[in-house]
Amino acid sequence: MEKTFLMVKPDGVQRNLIGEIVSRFEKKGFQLVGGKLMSISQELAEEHYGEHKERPFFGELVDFITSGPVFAMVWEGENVIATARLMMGATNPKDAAPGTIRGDFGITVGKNVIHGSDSPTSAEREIGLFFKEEELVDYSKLMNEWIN
Ligand code: RTP
Ligand code: MG
Repeated sequence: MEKTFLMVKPDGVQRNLIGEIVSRFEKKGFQLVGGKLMSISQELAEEHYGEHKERPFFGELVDFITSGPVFAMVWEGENVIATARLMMGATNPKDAAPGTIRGDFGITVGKNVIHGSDSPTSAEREIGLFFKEEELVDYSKLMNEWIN
């Protein structure tokens, strides 16, 4: 089953949005297979956002993501990577549709509440950066296919 890496950014944690955000993905029908409240080191931040190393906002991005605790999660479900991106909304909250997480809770691009993997390749890479295999659970033995 497809998995993605999602993270409530420091602004979302500070604004007490963890529950609201987890709730949206739960209600949609996806399954939480891993989650932890954690601080991101400078090294992890630079690795995670490595694709943006040459961009003018890279320094600010790393400073922001290391500025306070984040809530890192792995979610599982059919098409979860693309659907989670739709539920998050556009990168810049000013362009994000109402009803999306960034559209409902964000204002500026630098503080846009949530991160989500943008492809199967980045999902695999980011899950590996943030979680050990044994930190992810396996629901398959519950035989709960009837839920979704
Ligand atoms: P994310 O990686 O955080 O899920 O966001 P994203 O895919 O929607 O956007 P991406 O292009 O990967 O950019 C990563 C984060 O960099 C910040 N950003 N700032 N100042 C700017 O022009 C600018 N552009 C991007 C945003 O916080 C974005 O989430
Ligand atoms: Mg991105």
